[in-house]
Amino acid sequence: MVGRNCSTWVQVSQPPRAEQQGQLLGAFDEKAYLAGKQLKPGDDPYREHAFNLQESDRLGGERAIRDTRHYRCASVNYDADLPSTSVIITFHNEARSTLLRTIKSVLTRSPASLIQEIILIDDFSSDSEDCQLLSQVPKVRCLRNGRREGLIRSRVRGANAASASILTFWDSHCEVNADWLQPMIQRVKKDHTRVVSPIIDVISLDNFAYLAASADLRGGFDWSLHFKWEQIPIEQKMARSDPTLAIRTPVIAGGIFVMDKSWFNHLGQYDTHMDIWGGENFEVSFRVWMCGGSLEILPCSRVGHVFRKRHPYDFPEGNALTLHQVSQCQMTPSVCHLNFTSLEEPPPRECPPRRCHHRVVCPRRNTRRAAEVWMDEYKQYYYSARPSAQGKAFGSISDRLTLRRKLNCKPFRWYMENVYPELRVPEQEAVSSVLRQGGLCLETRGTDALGLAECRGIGSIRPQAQRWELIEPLLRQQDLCLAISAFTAGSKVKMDTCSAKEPRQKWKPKGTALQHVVSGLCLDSQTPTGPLVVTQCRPQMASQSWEPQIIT
Ligand code: LR7
Ligand code: MN
Repeated sequence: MVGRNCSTWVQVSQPPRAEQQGQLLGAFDEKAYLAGKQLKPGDDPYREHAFNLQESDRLGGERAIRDTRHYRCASVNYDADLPSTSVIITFHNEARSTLLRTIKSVLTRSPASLIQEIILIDDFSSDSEDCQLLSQVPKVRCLRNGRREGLIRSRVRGANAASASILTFWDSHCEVNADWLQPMIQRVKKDHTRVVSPIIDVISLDNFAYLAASADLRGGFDWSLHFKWEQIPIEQKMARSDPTLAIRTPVIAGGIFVMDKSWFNHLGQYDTHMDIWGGENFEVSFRVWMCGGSLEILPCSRVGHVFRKRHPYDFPEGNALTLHQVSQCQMTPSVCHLNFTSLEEPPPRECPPRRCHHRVVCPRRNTRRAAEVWMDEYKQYYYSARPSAQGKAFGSISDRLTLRRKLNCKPFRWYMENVYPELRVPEQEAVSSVLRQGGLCLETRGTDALGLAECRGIGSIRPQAQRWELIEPLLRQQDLCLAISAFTAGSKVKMDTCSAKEPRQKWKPKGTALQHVVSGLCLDSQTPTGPLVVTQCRPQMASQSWEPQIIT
């Protein structure tokens, strides 16, 4: 084996042979379709689609691409009786050559029995023939929106029209690689609550080269809710003995995934009040995890996508958006050259860090809806990272909140602890205050008791006893936190070892009162000598008034 020319190891996913073409495309005239719209000499090839149209057109309706999977994927077995899928592709003014390659690659590189249909949703493109003509291709259906809806409502329309029990969502400028579909359907067949994505390879927007993406990535985000590809945590990477196994991912990129249709419907499809583009991938990702499902990337399934640096289309409600500098190319996975020099050695996949500076559109409205419905108290970190989001109206979310209650979904805290513990909560600046009631201050005495005493400033003998850190929901002094001893009125309040999960320690401000979150009772100094208790909240009462005064 050793010493063989590496090129012999490179598998190529071939386009269909000429005799298969007829059955594949039926009455559809591929040449006429592509010739019907072409770049005029002298036109900027990037202008209309934000990729090099000339190169895409030159490739035509199909081409061979490199099989970028790990070699072990080729020997994985799948059930013979996998269910079929409806492929749903939404598009707005897609180039004919990229759209056609998307469709043809699905038809040629998937087992025919697994493709029930391809549903195209033409999201009010300027030329209705782009879609219409394609409906001559066997299995292809074309639905045209009567007005621009955006990709979210378009996908829901496609899903509602689908006849297969499994849905496959797509962008309109993709090419699938060898055997991409079987791993996806197999995973969903085994457990219908799984939502699965392929590794998304990179199709160069300049020369349309098909490039292998790193196989060690998963979907993540930062607090400004920007999607990014990130390395799998090192412990998980070490534990991966088999490179063909699924990778759990906190979020999906959004464009290419397979989901059981009844599970999609059960979980509330999409938030159809989201417009045009963006944010829906967070919404669906949080919802799937928090409401009982899971998200995976399947390394034996690879699909290429043309990653662009700008949106080639307009956003009709431009004021819903804000432009700012971020790393749009974070969205493009790192590409690493697979060097198949040996079958035993996995190919090197370390990628250099990239620096990216492009302008991107940030859909505040959609993202705000996702944050408001799903992120609970953690949405504050989104707003701190994106202060401009706070001002923008986001419409009513009551339907989505009802859905969340009805599905009995877990809190975002659960998601943070179990799905994405690597996402660090921003350091909160610990601000120390005294809690003043008239001329007296709340202080600790001995190990766990509390009382009121004359306020002492800095430099006093026991400044610590009156110094509180207010980090919602905790009121702390070093490792000790203010806690109730029971959930009933009149119960004593004492100090206890801090734990943000402990319901007895959760407080929130209510005017100048301090309310215990779970019991709804308020901190009360019934007698100045102590002990401190909780009683029914009466905001006007002096014994419940605690004015924080910051000390340095
Ligand atoms: O108004 C519109 N109507 C549409 O039908 C706007 C767009 N679209 C179509 C469009 O033609 C395309 O097919 O929607 C699809 C996605 O739009 P793109 O390709 O312009 O954007 P994108 O590649 O940045 O899309 C990524 O983010 C989106 C956020 O809403 C969606 O989740 C896309 O599905 C997602 N694409 C992918 O995840 C592919 C992998 C890339 C990554 C990361
Ligand atoms: Mn895309």
